[in-house]
Amino acid sequence: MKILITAFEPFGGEKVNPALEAMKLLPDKIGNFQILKLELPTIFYKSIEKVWQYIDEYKPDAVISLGQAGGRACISIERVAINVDDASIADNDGNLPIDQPIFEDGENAYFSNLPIKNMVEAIKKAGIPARISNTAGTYVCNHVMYGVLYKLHKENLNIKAGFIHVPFMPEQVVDKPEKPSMSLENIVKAIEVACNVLA
Ligand code: PCA
Repeated sequence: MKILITAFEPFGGEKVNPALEAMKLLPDKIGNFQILKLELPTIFYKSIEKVWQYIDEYKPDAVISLGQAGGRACISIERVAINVDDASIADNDGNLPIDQPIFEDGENAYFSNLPIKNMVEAIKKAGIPARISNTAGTYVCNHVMYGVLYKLHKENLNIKAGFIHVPFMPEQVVDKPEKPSMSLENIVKAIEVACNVLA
């Protein structure tokens, strides 16, 4: 059994992306699962193409995508991805889509089919704040979550997929004292616990 973890490169002027740093620190095995890791560009469509290719080639049993949600205080297990790109800052290739559907022939929204409530409970039990989030935003994270779920629906793939947003790390908020952060150690632990729920 294989879980594909994806994480984005830094964006929006940040030097690091806590999701990417956490992915790098994950072990190669969690429970019975082999952990596959894929870094994605923070770029509309290029990110989806890259994860689609990887899914076709490696046929994972589950795909958990990770992203930074700067300003959120806890681990957010996303419930839903919506069919809209509406960027407030350009992606890493200068694209700034406004009110654009991601795929014209897609549903308005797709739900994560991960055990999201069990994941929240398990992470909280490990002593780390977590919650269900009912919006993954309208930027590249929602875009990738939507793109993966669209593929699963269109191709009838038996894969579990969803998205986890993580807070800033402390080093990112040194000059943003009003913003919450979480230690990288806790972010990594939370993702391991979430994977264990699947395993
Ligand atoms: N967070 C952004 C895109 C990449 C990332 O890590 C988002 O929430 O859309």
